[in-house]
Amino acid sequence: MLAGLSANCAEQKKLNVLFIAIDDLRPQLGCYGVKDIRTPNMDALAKRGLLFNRAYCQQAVCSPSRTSLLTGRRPDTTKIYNLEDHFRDTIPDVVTLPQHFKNNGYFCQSIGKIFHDGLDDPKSWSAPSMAATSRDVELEDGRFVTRNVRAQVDSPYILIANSPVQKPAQDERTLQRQAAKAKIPPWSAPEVGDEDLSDGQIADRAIEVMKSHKDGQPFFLAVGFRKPHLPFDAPKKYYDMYRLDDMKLASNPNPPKDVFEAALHNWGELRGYKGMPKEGPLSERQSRELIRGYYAATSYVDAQIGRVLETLDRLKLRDNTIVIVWGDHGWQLGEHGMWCKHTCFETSTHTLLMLSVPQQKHRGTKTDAFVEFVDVYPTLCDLAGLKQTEGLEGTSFAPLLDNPNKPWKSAAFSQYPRGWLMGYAMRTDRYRYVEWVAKINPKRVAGRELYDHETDPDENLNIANHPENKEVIASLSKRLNAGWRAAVPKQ
Ligand SMILES: [Ca+2]
Repeated sequence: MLAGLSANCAEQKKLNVLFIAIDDLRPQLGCYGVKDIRTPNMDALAKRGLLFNRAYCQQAVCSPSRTSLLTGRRPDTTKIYNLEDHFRDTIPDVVTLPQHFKNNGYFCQSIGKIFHDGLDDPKSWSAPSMAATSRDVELEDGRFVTRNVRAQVDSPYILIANSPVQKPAQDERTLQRQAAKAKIPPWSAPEVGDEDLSDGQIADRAIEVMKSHKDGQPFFLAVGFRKPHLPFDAPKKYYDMYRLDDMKLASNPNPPKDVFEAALHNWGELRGYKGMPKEGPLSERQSRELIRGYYAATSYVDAQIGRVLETLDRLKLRDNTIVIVWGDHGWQLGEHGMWCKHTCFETSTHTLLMLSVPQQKHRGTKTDAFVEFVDVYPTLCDLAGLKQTEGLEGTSFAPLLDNPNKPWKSAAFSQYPRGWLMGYAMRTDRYRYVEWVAKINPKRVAGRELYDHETDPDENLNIANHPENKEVIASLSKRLNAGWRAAVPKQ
């Protein structure tokens, strides 16, 4: 049964979908109550739509998270746990979210980063994907040069689909990536215009595609902004919005007490950049610089989203377009003594999600219902009036648009591999519970974590081994092992 709103939408002319992904952006926005960041355009979108306070990704790193969302399946089904494997090798016949829209008469195109770099899926799209380069700027002779403009003669875009370029071997690619990273700092504030860096160009292309597809065939336009992924390159004017001394450092810069060690990592992704320490913590100044960079890159992306949404209005498409915005996973900004993503903590798994639908009953509302990224696929099917495909492992949250307080999922599930272990995490109303199990024998539990969000919302104390929690652990372990199917809302 569709909720009233989604049924209404389905009866009308097919709605367009503007599907905006933001790389590595955690829910660090004004609309989420963060006062010291400037994100006026996403805040305005939240005022027109529904904001999800408790949205979770299924694995906190780019390709596994994106693949899960775009196929509507969890990592244990996609078997995509890393940045190298392609889901067409593991689940070759899956119908992806955009592919399903394409099969139903939509014009579907990817601009920027939707599938992970180098792992695009031509079957999903009606036209070749357009992906701007991931690193924009580097310092040469004391001045900034925009790398992508310089590197590409005719166009700042690389056509990935049908690309004749042979992929280098994995090891070679890794070495190339590491060598390139070591030469550039993790942040930069070049005096350039918005359009000189990738995300400005991605917005430009999105605007062009909307203009050329405003009539006729409905569109599913996937626009993937690259910031605030490292390196935090953003035009200087966005850095000028923030004073270094005002940047607040994480209040919990140490690992949780009694943490299971596999829960932590050494944030190698950041350490590879020029000037970053190979071991040990960042200096206070470096921490402030990183946080300012994250904020500046976020404000830069927000401004590009503003340009895209303004065009949607100017073309009078807003009343016929579903807009969904998601960040692919969270990020540690120094919490637990860590940077980057790659964990089972709240800081990595908790994500940003907002949805604005024409004729939405409640505007500017927030919901505390648990939703998971795997739910996005069935939700967009419902809202566009398409049948869901077989094998989806999420639940349409379209009914929350009509009733944001509706009793909903009892838990959200995430996972993260670490060496020979897989961490399985479950977030319930009160707890975060994690079991670290052997990959080759999931019944062998090597370690557990339990955080009580009632008393410890920042997850600073692992109470899994406290004897008084034995019964809670037994109950949560049972729920975790019963899995997502046992946590879906009762219809
Ligand atoms: Ca990412």
